[in-house]
Amino acid sequence: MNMSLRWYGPGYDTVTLEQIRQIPGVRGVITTLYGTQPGEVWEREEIRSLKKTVEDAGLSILGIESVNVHDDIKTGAKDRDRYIDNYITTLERLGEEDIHMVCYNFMPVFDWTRSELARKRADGSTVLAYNQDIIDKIDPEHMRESIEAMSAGYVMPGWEPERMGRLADLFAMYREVDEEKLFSNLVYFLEAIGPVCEKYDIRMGIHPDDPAWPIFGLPRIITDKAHIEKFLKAVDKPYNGLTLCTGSLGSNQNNDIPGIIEAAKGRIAFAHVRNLKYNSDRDFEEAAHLSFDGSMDMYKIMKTLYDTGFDGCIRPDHGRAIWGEDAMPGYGLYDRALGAMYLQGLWEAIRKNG
Ligand code: DNO
Ligand code: MN
Repeated sequence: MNMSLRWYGPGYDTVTLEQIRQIPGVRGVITTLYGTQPGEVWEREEIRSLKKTVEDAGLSILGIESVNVHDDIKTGAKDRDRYIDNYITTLERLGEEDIHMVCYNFMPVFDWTRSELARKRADGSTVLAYNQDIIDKIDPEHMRESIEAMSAGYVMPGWEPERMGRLADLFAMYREVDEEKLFSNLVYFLEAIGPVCEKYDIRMGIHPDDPAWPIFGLPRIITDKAHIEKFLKAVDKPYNGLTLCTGSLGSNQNNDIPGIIEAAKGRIAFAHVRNLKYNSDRDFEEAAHLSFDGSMDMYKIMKTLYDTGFDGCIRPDHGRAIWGEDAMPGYGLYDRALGAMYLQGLWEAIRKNG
């Protein structure tokens, strides 16, 4: 198991590589070319320079999160093959730079969604939170303003201002796309990128939908065990894998995360391990990674990863904002570093107990 931290790259992240290098056990980062738009081909030189920056700091690139998928691919629009070719070129260039894991998602219009980015908890920390009643009152075409008003000036991942400026068009594109169509577009995409993934030994890890149910009338297809099994079977090849995000899947309290880990055994390309606190079935907030700060059994999750032979890379997912740190909501240094240490502590104890 490799412990890592997500890092948005020079000029975008408030956390430095030098700081990450000092978190015990963290030897690599999960990064991206944050300024690129979905559908763009990644420049070879930019990939190389990102890699050099990371390596000069004594770390390595353990994977990419994300290479975002263009909406024409998700909706199956007429230009999808052109965007798939671009995606293949990007994968080829990543493979040539010895990068072998790519996380992506297939959520329509919005990546992860929250109703709050700084809900105050009893200990004074602030966290990302979701309340269905608040979401139900938001006009989806104004979601961008809602997120921007809460993000303290940071561009949140998946909420690219350029794309989010075209929300009405995006909703129109998805009007005819139901769950079945979205799923078959995903399979089409995965089959097309298969050869390049196999040639360069790249594992693709799809990120689950967050929250794990349809919102704003848009379909969601990576939400629970049955959907994940269907997805892994539809393209039954090692390159087609899952990013096990405990927080996203765990947003649905009926999801049994250890059961999902067992069902996806051998196909988990990457893991995001974080904890949530449920307040009701329509309200949850993010918690510290420690089991008893939230509602999830983190020991059991790590133990099941261990027992099923998981050998990929883990990152703590969102952290709380603590100790006065000014950072992108969810992505400060302090709480994620605490999370990385705690998860490694669990892993060490599990490993030594055999
Ligand atoms: C939420 C986060 C997401 C994730 C993207 C991947 O749990 O991990 O922002 O990075 O959905 O494409
Ligand atoms: Mn995640």
